[in-house]
Amino acid sequence: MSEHNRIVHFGIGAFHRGHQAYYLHLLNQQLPENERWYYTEVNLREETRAIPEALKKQNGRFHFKRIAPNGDADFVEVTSIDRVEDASSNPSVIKTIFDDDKLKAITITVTEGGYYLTETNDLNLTHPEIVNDIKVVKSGKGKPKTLFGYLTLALLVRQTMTNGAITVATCDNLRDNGNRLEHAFGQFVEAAGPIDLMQWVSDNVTFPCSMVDRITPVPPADLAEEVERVVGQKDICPIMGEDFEQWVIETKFAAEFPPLDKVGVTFTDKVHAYEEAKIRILNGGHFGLSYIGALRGYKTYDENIRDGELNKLLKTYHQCEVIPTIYDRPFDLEQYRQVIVLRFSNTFIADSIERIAMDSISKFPQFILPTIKLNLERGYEPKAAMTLVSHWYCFLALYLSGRFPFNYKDPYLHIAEKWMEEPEPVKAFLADPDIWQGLNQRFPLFGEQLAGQIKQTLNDYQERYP
Ligand code: CS2
Repeated sequence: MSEHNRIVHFGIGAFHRGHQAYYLHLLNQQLPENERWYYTEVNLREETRAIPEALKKQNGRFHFKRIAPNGDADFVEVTSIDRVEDASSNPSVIKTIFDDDKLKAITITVTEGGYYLTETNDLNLTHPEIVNDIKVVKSGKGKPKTLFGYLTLALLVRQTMTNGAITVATCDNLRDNGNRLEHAFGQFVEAAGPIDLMQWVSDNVTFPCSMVDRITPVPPADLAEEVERVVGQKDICPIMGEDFEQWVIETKFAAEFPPLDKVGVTFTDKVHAYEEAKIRILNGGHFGLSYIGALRGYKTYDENIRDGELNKLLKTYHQCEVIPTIYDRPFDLEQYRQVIVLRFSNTFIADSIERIAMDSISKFPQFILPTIKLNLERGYEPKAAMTLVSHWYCFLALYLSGRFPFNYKDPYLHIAEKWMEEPEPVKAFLADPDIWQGLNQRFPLFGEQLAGQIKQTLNDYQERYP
């Protein structure tokens, strides 16, 4: 058994380290040694092994450069991680990690695509990686590839314990994230059955929803050098991010949870309003401008904000289309928006458009589609959103035809490749149920207008990207 209370994290990336691990570090600074909490990091994917390997060499410690909009920065050595494991090479570590009475919670950041949801928010049971995991759970052999396989193995261990109750807290930018995970997880377990797990889960596991926020760019290559120069310590995996941070989490804990409210985390029953505002104003704004910015040749997101035309487009999108269709408003959304735009303009964090643009296929239905839908339902033509979407399509079309070189990453790229192979790609795009969830069938006029706008945008870029 561990000496301290413990949380496991699935999905070690820079964001998690700058967010949940940082918050836990702050909390530990206030607690006596015996009341502290520590993180066990569990890597799930082969392609993300580099960070855990580096982190392990430093016993989980790393430096975090926090940068204010005026460029002032501080360096924090984050010490809340003391164990790092790679389940992708050795899934049997799950047993030893989870068979621990001191372990009380799991936090998760596996990105939007890591939930394998269909347009009806069900688990995509035909996805090859999910099919693989079902087989692994059923046969007890092989390696899982997704969160679902690992979570099942973990909870099967917890089920055998007397005090196995555990909180499973997703921290991804998915609206209603806890409930969606719980629902999809139930479907996974059912498909991998017969295993007698769900009754135990419903009595002993909770899936709180949460909203998390900190812009965390990909760390630049010279950050390690800077850390050494400024702090005087070697660090092979430092991170950087803005000095803004927010974590709102639903008070729905199955077991003891670290008292993070002492360090600014909001515990509330009403997390959805925060989630909705953040996903649609911040993440939607990021999504929206990154493709136009990319096509204009910009490299970092703050360049978008300095481009008067794009700045105005974002303002119109936010003020005329997003904010009026957010109906539950526990705080001032215009003020919230202004703070976000200020954060967007931070030149010192130089958040790359490459980072923000990736994974667009799974982000669109989360970040943008609801705004379009709610506007059409109130009889308002969302012109700004149409401009954003037509540039997104144009970006993908030019990228896939090799006319626009870009370092684009998306595990769902095959979906866009399929549209482009059709005789009428724009039509195929607009009819795609995973993207539009039937919206263009409900509002055919909108679909037609958007098709026209896409053709216009493609024309506009014809000369620049021949
Ligand atoms: C970005 C987010 O990748 C994206 O879609 O919008 O990573 C964003 O920077 C964070 O959610 C900020 O909290």
